[in-house]
Amino acid sequence: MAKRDPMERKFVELYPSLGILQLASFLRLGGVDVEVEDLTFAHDLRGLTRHLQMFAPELLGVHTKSLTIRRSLQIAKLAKNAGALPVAGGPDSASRPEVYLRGGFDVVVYGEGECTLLDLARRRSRGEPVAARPGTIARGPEGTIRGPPRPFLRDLDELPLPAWDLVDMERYLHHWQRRTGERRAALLTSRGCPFDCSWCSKPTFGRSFRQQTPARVVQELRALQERYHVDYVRFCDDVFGIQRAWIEELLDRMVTEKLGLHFECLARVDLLKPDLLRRMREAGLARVYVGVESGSQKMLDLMNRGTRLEQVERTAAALRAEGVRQFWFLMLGYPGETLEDIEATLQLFRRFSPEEYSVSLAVPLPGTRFYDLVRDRLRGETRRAARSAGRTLLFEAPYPQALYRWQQARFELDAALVKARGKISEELLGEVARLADRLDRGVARPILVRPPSKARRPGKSWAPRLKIPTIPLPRRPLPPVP
Ligand code: B12
Ligand code: SF4
Repeated sequence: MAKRDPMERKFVELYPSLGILQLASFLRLGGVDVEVEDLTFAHDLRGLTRHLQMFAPELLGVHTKSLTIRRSLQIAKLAKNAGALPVAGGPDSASRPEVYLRGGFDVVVYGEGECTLLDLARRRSRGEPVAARPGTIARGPEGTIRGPPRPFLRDLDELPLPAWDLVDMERYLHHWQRRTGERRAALLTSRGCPFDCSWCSKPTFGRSFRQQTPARVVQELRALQERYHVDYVRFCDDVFGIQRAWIEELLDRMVTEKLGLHFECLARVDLLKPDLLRRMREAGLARVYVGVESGSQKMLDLMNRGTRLEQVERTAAALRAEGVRQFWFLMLGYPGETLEDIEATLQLFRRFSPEEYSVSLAVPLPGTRFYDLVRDRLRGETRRAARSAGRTLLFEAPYPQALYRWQQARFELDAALVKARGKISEELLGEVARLADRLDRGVARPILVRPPSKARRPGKSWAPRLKIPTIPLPRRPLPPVP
């Protein structure tokens, strides 16, 4: 329902869910009759209701994310009414299964889903009980029944190709073609990530890491090219190229086998060394998503990010030199952040002017250390808040939301000024930038910097003693884009 949801319309890159396509192809291989109800382009759940009547499934599986919980719970009710066993899987239900069980699901699958879902489907069709099976949490007469964990698949190469034919691939491809001129598709080459950022939700694969062989990846790329004329791919791995030898082999194959594809991926600045970047560019790299997060080393350390500012700077400069577009993820509002840290982030942003970026307010996802840290300061998760996650504070942060919104606007203004370069005189651009900085220091901060409401109540002392910092702001025009 990407069209109706303003949050999704703005942020979501339209690709069919890779987890669902992978589960579907695995079930099919196991002899199960599967259909996928893809809600990406749907306006409501009427199509699903019709589909449930026609297909009359014995089991209905729902992929869950925090943002879409309300809809998932609605679907559970529809499944129940249609006589199907409602089963939830994916990051959100694995992080807080009790909420989904209370909300209408009979079973929540945790961990890798393929074997567990196949097991459930087979048992359901034989009329056997599904509770206490490995990898599941189910509702029982006296509370929840948790089955033992199911081991991960040993060899990801054995997974069948995703069941692309069960969704309207042409609609996705057409969307991309209209928007970018390219026929874009997404794929995964690995599962898991060994790093440990404190705000990252990893309920399914934890810190485990497995990957397909480069040969298997090339097979999937070829299939996308041959079947769907795909010419641009997004590697959706948590982090692409965690193992140097692996990525080098993949890049070599992409070049020697003349795939002629362009691609993008999400990378870590500590792994993306300039020499590797050059090889990636030669193999077709067009854009990199970089988790920069903050311009303050203190904040990177608090987030347990494991990266250094020098690495950010080195990578940003190398990307610029190679002509690869960079998309920066930046985060404001993480506990411990002060106005000086926000200012440092803005200064870093100014120095490198990434082509694309998102500056979101830190979102405490259930199951993360960040969530635990702010658990007793969470704001009621209203629908509005959930829908505008990234722009709405979901917890009592050090400063009021208006202050963060204003800071987000400063990033936006900066980006707009960089874009306006060449159209407006440098002098005027510099003047606007200086004016915004003066407005920030002289008006916005004195008005907006005050403890959040909860902290002002007696007995609550979450916010640090806030004072308006007096950091010198550079009074120079924006740097030129190299
Ligand atoms: C690729 C990706 C995207 C792509 C999606 C591409 C696509 N269409 O698939 C894009 C960029 C669009 C995206 C967007 C967003 N994403 Co995202 N994304 C990912 C990422 C990196 C990989 C997802 C993936 O394919 N994993 C591989 C598959 C195989 O794993 P899986 O989906 O977990 O599925 C397995 C099991 O969970 C289980 N399973 C899953 N579903 C089901 C259903 C049933 C019935 C069963 C039985 C089992 C089951 O079986 C599957 C196979 O083993 C994950 C991180 C991660 N490692 O999962 C984040 C992640 C899922 N994203 C996340 C977030 C927050 C978002 C955004 C909100 C970001 C934003 N602010 O815009 C949006 C939300 C979009 C939306 N409305 O759904 C969070 C979700 C946290 C949460 N609790 O909800 C994650 C976990 C990142 C993180 N660590 O914080 N994302
Ligand atoms: S944010 Fe990225 S690098 Fe950090 S733990 Fe999560 S997936 Fe790994």
